[in-house]
Amino acid sequence: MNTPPFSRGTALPLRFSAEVKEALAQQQAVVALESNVICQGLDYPQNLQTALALEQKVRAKGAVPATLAVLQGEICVGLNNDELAYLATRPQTAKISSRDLAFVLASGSSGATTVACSLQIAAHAGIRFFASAGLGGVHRGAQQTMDISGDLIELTRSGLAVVCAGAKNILDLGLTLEFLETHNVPVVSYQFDDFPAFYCRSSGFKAPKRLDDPQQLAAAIEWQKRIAPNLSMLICTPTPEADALDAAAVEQAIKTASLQAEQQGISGNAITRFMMKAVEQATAGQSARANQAVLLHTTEVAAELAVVHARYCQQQQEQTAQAFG
Ligand code: PSU
Ligand code: MN
Repeated sequence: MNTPPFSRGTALPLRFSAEVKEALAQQQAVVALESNVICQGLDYPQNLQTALALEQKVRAKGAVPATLAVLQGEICVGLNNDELAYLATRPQTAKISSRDLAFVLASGSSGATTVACSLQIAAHAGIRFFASAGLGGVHRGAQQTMDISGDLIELTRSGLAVVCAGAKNILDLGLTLEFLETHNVPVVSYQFDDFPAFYCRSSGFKAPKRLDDPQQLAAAIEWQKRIAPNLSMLICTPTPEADALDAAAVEQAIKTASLQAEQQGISGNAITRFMMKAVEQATAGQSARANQAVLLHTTEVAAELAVVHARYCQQQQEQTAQAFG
């Protein structure tokens, strides 16, 4: 039986990669990434290529990537290429949300972390930014099923800057926005008016807030941290025009997939993967390529913003030191 070893600051078996550890110690920009989308969201070898390309994008912007996963009972904060390849070739790895983490650690097993689980790990690790393509949210038909992704709940208790292209459009995006409003999660679209819809540019809903200046966004992130340290800020950026899919065609594919899910009695934790795969089939693989493009874009924007934010924090510290030094 696995008993928890202890690391600094948190009583969790966190294993940092050397570059993440160094970057955090130097208060440099770090962007956390989930592993469930790599393990199960995309197929091999596209998933591995994507995972490597994501890390490369983050580095090119001057930040450090920290892909998160649990491997043999250890919470890994930053994976090497062999570990990414391990996950990319094992889609049978458990999909783990934050509610599963204790059991995975206790059994010394492995898991690919959802957004929810990744946010919790990133918070324990002291990382300030997280990027994902499209979050989980309130599912269509949730009025009956009550299926609301734990991703949304974790936004209320992680205290990160979360950069994404809104929530997946297999969801009810209107209800997702309502849920976020009820929980007072700050939602802002960066240099865009609308709440994006994953691989479509717009959900048809306006974002509650638009900000264009990255400096102001950095300041807002810092104020948010003081106002409510555990509340994450959702920063949305739409996928570039060239990568976006036609909304009507996607909607048709989602309708077909929903029907299949209903006929096959798929529900709960399995529904997201099922729906994503069914939409992929209905769009002849177009949606998987779009998923990859969205992921690359949101991650790049996250890295850019994380660098501006780190510089902003450094300037703030220097000013404070001058004022009181
Ligand atoms: N399948 C994908 N992409 C994803 C996911 C599954 O093609 O991104 C994952 C993400 O990890 C996200 C999770 O956090 O689905 C949400 O699942 P649920 O709706 O069960 O909370
Ligand atoms: Mn669910």
